[in-house]
Amino acid sequence: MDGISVDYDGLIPNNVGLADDPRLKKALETWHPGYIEWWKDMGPEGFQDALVYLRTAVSVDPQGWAKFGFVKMPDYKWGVLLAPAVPGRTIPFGKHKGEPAWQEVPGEYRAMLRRLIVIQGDTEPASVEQQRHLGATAPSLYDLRNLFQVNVEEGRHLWAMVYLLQKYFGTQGREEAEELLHRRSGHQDNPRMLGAFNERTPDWLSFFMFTTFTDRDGKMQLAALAQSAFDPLSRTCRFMLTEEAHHMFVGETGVARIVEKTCEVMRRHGVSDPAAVRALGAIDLPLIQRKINLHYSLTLDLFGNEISTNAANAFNSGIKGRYREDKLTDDHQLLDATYPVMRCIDGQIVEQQVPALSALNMRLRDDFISDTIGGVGRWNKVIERAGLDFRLSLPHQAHNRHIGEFAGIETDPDGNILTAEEWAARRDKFLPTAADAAFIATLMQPVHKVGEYASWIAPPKTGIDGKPGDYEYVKIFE
Ligand code: BYC
Ligand code: FE
Ligand code: FE
Repeated sequence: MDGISVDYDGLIPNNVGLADDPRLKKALETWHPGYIEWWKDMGPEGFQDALVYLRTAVSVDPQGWAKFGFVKMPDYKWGVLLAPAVPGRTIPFGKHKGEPAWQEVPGEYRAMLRRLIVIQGDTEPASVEQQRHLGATAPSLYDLRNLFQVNVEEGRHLWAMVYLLQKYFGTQGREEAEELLHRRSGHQDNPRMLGAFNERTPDWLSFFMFTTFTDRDGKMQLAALAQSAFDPLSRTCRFMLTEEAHHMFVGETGVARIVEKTCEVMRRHGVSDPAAVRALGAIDLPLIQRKINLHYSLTLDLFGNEISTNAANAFNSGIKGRYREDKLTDDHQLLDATYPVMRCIDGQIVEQQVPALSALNMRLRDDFISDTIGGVGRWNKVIERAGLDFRLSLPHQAHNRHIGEFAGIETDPDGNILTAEEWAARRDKFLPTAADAAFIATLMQPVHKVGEYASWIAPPKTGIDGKPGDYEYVKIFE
C-alpha cells in the first residue's frame, strides 16, 4: 500500500492495509453491524431509502479524493482514511520535541490519549443524533443533500476514532468503541460527553449556526490533535480536516442565504419591525442575532476551562498541540512563557497573565474566535450590500457561559455583569425565546420540489459538484 490509494473493494474502504491485518479487520467488521443499526435508529429519520447525491472519499490525494454519485445512506462507504505519512516526521512540541513521532502508543500516555480520542469520537455520532429530524423540514433538496453529506461524514469521523481505539487500545479500546454506539445526545441517563452535544438542533437556523460555530470547534480541536506526537492520530485528523471545511461552508452560506432573504424582504416592503418581517415569511435579524449568541456561547464552552492542567499535560507530553503549531516560531515548549487569560475575580472580568502551558484551552479559544470573525463579517457584507443599518456581532466571551471562569456570572452580550434580577428581566432580548421557537417552527415546512426554496432562505449561488441549484439532489420515494 502506498498510503494514498484506497482499497475500495471490501466492506470497509481504507488506506491502512486492513486486508493485511486480520485481527483489526475482524474487530472492525464485528463493530460494523452495530454501527449500521445505530445509523438506522439514530441517523436521518425518514430518508434511509432516498437516493442522495453524495461525495465519497476514494483517495486521500488532495487533488482528487471525492467521487459524486447517488447513494442510499445506509450503503454509504464509511471508510478508514489517513492522510499520507510525512517521512521522518518528528514531534513538533512539548518535552519530546524533536524525537521521532510515535507509531505506537507509549504506555505512560495510554489513558490520556484514549480519553481525548473517546471525547473526539463521541461528538461525531452526537451531532448526527442532534440533526436526525431536520430532513422532515428541509428548505430545499439542495439543503437536504448538504445535511445528509454532513451526517455521513460525521459518521465517518466516528469510524476514524473507532479505528484508532480498536487498533491501538486493545480490549479497553473495543469497549470504548462499543460505548460510542450507546450514549445518546440529550439522554437523561446516558448522555453524550460534552455539553453542546446534548442540546437540541430543532430547526434549520440552528443547524446552520451549529455547522458555523460548533463544527468550527471541530476544526480547531482536530487541528490541535493533528499536531500530535501519536502519528496515526495526526494523520487521521489531517484527513478529517479536509471534510470539515464543507461543514463550515454549509453553515456559513446557510446563514448568509437566510440573511440575504431577510434583507430582500425588508427592502422590498420597506419594513424593519420584526413582526412585519415575520408576517412576510422571513426571519428577523434580531432573532438571527439571538441564535448567534446561543450557539456561539455553547461552542465557547467546548474549549473547557481557561486554566487547565489537563491541557498543560496533553501539550507537555506531545499529545495535543496548538492551532498551527508547526507554523509558530516560539520554543514549542512554553516552559517560561505566559499568556493573557480572561478571568472572573471578585465578580469582575479581568485579564491576567498566567503560565502559557495552563492557558492552552484559552489560547485555542482565542484562535477559534479569530477564525469566526471573518464569517460574521461576510454576513454583515450581505446586510451592507442591501443598504441596511443593522449589524450582526459575536457576543462577549463571558455571555451565557456554563463552563470555566464565567460559569458563575450572567452578563449582557457586551460583557456587562448583571444581577440575577436584571438577567431574568433581559434574558429574552439576548437568547432565543419560546415565542421565537414557535415562530421558526411555523416556517419549517419541507420544500421537496426540484429547484424550489422556502420563503425564508435565498437559493445558493452555485450548486454542488458543478450541478445547478435546480438539480434533483435527493430522489425521495414517497
Ligand atoms: N462539557 O481541564 P478541563 C467536533 C470537563 S467538536 C462537559 O478544562 P480539558 C464536532 C472536562 O472533560 C470537537 N464537560 O478539560 C463538531 C474535564 O472532565 P474530567 C470535539 C466539560 O480536558 C460538530 C473537566 O471538565 N473534540 O469534532 O482541558 C459536529 C475539567 O475541564 C466541558 C474535542 O473536544 C464541556 N463543554 O478540556 C461533529 C477534542 N469542558 O476529565 C463533531 C478532545 C470541559 O475532569 N477534547 N469539561 O472528568 C479535549 O481536548 C478536551 O477534553 C476539552 C476539555 C477541550 C473538551
Ligand atoms: Fe466531525
Ligand atoms: Fe463536522
